[in-house]
Amino acid sequence: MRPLERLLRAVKFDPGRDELWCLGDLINRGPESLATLRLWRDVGGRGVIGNHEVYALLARGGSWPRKSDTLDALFAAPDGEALLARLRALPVLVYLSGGAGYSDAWCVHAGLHPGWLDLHAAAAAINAGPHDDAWLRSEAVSFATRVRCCTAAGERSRYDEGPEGCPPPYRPWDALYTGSTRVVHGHWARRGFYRGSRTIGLDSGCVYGGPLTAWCQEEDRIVQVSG
Ligand SMILES: [Mn+2]
Repeated sequence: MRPLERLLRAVKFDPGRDELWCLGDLINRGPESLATLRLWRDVGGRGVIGNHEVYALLARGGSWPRKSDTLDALFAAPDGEALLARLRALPVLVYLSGGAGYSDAWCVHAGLHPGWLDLHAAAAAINAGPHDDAWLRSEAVSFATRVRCCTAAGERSRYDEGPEGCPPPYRPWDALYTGSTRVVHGHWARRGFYRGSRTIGLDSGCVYGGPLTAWCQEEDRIVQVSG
């Protein structure tokens, strides 16, 4: 069985009761982008957009050069355009309210700009964009879907190894995060799963043979299945 199916089973996911929020990069690199998107759709999945969704949308529309990817089946599928439209509609920053006995959290694919001090205002402004190709290529969307190491002014480094090696003056974006609300993110596969003081990174490199990781908000619990 595929890792996403096994993960949903491991957390006893119930589409009638639970919400599945994916942190982006559901597609590309892996061998089954189309099947993954269909499963995500069929269980009522929600999420935030990742850089590989941005790539797929821009490459499909011809406004970005097509590189080596694993998107042929998605692009050729009868429901491919509808699935791509779902991806284009995804927000960039999502706030998940807390409840009795559990805390609120922000979801973003890669990370937060140090200058986004009012995250509710930033989320409203970015998510309300036109979701056209120019929006997909905007600095705000690029930052949130690609940052690993940056400066306090929000200049990004291209460095993509582990956080301890960020070349000065760049620092891991989460070291510059001053908010108190927990942030859950993906993207940094070389960093792997980690639990920081106010951030959780869930990209454990499933596509490279690592596990697939979920965080259950109500229980503040990590669940992993092998890749
Ligand atoms: Mn990514």
